[in-house]
Amino acid sequence: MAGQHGVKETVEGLKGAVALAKAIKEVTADGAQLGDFVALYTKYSSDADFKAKLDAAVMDAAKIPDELNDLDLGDCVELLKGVAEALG
Ligand SMILES: [Ca+2]
Repeated sequence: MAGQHGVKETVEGLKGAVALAKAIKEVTADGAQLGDFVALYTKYSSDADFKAKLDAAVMDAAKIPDELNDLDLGDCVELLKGVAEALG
C-alpha cells in the first residue's frame, strides 16, 4: 500500500543531500577553502555514483512537496528505508 505519489523523489532528495553533505565534510576536513568548490566539482565530474545521486536528487525535486503531503504508512516505511540506505 502506498500513497498516491509514493516517496521516490523524497528518497532521492535525501540520498543526494546526504551524499553532498558527506562530500563537503570530506573536502573540508582540513578546513574550508575556496579550492573545496573545485574539489567538489571534480568529484561530481569523476565519481559516477556521486553524480548519479546528485542528478537524481535534483531531477523532479519539485514533486517532493506533493509526496510529503500524501504520506501513508507504506510511504513512511519506504522513507525510513531510504534514510537508512542514504546513511549506510
Ligand atoms: Ca528526483
